[in-house]
Amino acid sequence: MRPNIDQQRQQLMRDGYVILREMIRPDELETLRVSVDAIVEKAKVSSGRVTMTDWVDKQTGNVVEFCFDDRIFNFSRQLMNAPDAAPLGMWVLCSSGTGWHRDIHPIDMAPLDGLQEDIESNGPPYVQWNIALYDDNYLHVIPESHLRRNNNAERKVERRFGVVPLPGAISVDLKAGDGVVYINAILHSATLNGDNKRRTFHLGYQAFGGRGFTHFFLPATMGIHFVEHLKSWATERCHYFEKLHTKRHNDVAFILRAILEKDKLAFENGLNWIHRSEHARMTTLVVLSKIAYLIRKYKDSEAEDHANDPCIQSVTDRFTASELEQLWRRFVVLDSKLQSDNEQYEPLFQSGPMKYFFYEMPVDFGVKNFIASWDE
Ligand SMILES: O=C(O)CCC(=O)C(=O)O
Ligand SMILES: [Fe+2]
Repeated sequence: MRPNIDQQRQQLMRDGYVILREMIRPDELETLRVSVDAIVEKAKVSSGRVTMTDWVDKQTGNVVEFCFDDRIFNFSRQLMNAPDAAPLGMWVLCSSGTGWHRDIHPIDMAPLDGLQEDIESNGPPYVQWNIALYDDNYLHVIPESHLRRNNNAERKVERRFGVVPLPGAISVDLKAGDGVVYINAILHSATLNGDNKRRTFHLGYQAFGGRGFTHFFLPATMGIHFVEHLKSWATERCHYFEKLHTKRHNDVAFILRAILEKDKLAFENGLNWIHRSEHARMTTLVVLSKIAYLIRKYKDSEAEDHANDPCIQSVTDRFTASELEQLWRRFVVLDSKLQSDNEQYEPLFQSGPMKYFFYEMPVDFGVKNFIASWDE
């Protein structure tokens, strides 16, 4: 008997991943393979990954429709216990590997302890998928590592070492048509397995309107530039996704303005609105500090190093440069609590050595202290 959604949610929370057998029906598998091969061919790559929405056309629209299908969209939403959800991007993984890591970059995210507290209290705000069109045993995970720090064995390893043996690591053995959904704070890696043709959908869904808030903002959204190739139900879904992202931009801009104007009530209402649970709200406040930093940094910036410009711009545009300077001053005390005097470093994260803590949330500093710090 297949486990029900509650059991699957428990499994996700406990292990950090859930394998779903035969997600793709045998009759679908062949048409999806044809489309994905056409996309990979068009993109002229055979290893690494291809962004599907860059290459999709009328003939290959079924791959995007598949990723919007209820088996993935609705299931992700239910797993995250969220009223709404939207994908962040959709790729095809071709033959390529990567060493051990968590998809966490503490330079512009909250420290891991805070993220894990939030996941534990409020459920994951994001789930990531690998769905295999051909048998795929590239992915490895360390079960349960999504809710703990690195252990001693893991601390001795660097991502560049590749898929070295680590205690408890398992290979995620997917047959064609199987999928795995996981919390990407989990330690994971992918072996280079050049003999096996790899064509695996790789995508993530973000939760909207759930108990917590996103852990990473402002990521580029998928956009809607490809919807003309989709069936009408999928086009509608894509517009719905984009609206969720826009609404989130508006909410964030509202809260940042309340902070700028020292409007305590509007700020508290806004924060409670985007992060409804009273648990781990501080984690979201740290995420807001990272946004304030980012939009100040990229205001009027000529830098082309940031792939996410349109989304950053959409929030940045609502503030003048001097407002952004002032806004950042409201976060200076909190930001100092997120840093050490000494350089910090932990392997298997996606940030290099820096003064920001990788694990530790500020001690004895909560939302009330943040408000009080505006006048310091
Ligand atoms: O190739 C894989 O399955 C893993 C990819 C990965 O680690 C990532 O996208 O962060
Ligand atoms: Fe990863």
